[in-house]
Amino acid sequence: MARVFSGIQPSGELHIGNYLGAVQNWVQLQHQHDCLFCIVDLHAVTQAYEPATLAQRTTDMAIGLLAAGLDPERCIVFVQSHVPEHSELNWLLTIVTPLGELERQTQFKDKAQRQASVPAGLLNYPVLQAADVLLYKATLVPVGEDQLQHLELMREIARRWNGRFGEGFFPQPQAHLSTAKRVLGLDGQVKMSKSLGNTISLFDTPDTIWEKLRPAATDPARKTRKDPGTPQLCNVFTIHQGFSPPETQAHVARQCRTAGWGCLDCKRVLADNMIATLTPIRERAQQLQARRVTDVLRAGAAKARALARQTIAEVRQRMGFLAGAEAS
Ligand code: AQP
Repeated sequence: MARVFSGIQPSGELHIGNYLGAVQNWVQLQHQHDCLFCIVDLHAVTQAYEPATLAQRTTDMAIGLLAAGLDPERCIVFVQSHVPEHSELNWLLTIVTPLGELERQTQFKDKAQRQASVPAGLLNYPVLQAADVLLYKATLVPVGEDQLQHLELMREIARRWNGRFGEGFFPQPQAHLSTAKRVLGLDGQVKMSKSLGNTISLFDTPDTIWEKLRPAATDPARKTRKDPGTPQLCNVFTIHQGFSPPETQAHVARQCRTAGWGCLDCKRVLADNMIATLTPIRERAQQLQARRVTDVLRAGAAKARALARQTIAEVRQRMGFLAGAEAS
């Protein structure tokens, strides 16, 4: 059994990019491995955010994850800021992290561009991510393709720390990619993102799903109904791969390549399959009570913290800190 760690920011509503790129995988992995899934609120505050809504968004994200199928009997679900050891290890890892590598990260460059004043926390984002994973000595990290560069840096940080303080202490975590590893936004331009408003939420009603899907961008080379399309270049086909059974995908691909179907025909089939998957998730979310969610997160933090403390105690010792008066 591998130890699995992955996180998601409470920076908006859970969307189908998060679901297909990460969360659907988490639900599978909890049956096979020792899994921790974390709502990374400390990461979420590196972008512009509203303090008045952060707590509610964190609860809503927990509701979304449980409704999507995470089972607290099978995995640990918790909030990052409830386990202070994440912040401590983050700091301790900064001293082996090359500044140039942080500045080279594509996500940093993208997100920095969207901010008038760039906070140092945004630059440090991948170090905190490394701390999240290494704190639990996780070896498998299910993520979307956008996170692969961060994973590579995480391995570099682990190697450098090990080289200086203890060979073999931290493992080299590997990415675990899903089939729909990069879902574009409905405009077909950039990655689907909570903060860009180009999403279909996991909680959208059937009517809203169709309203959003109907005008969504498809293969840009398919200019008219009579032109054959290329499914591999179509974001709607990527989404089919997440929601439609293999025989439907093959049929859709054939109809697209031969111009047998127009894009709207293809989208209607997709909408039906999305609605079939998402309706039970939306209904479960409506039934989940806030009290139950609080209890799950409290129990999850206690379990995570017990593991985190062991790692931090050893890290402190290997790094040479004076022992004996740590805060409890
Ligand atoms: N469009 C996507 N396609 C595939 N996978 C995706 N993920 C996110 N967007 C897509 C995967 O979802 C997990 C959680 O992501 P996150 O919340 O930690 O941060 P993010 O990647 O920055 O997600 P967003 O939606 O784009 O949030 P904002 O707008 O707040 O930055 C990750 O595993 C990610 O790979």
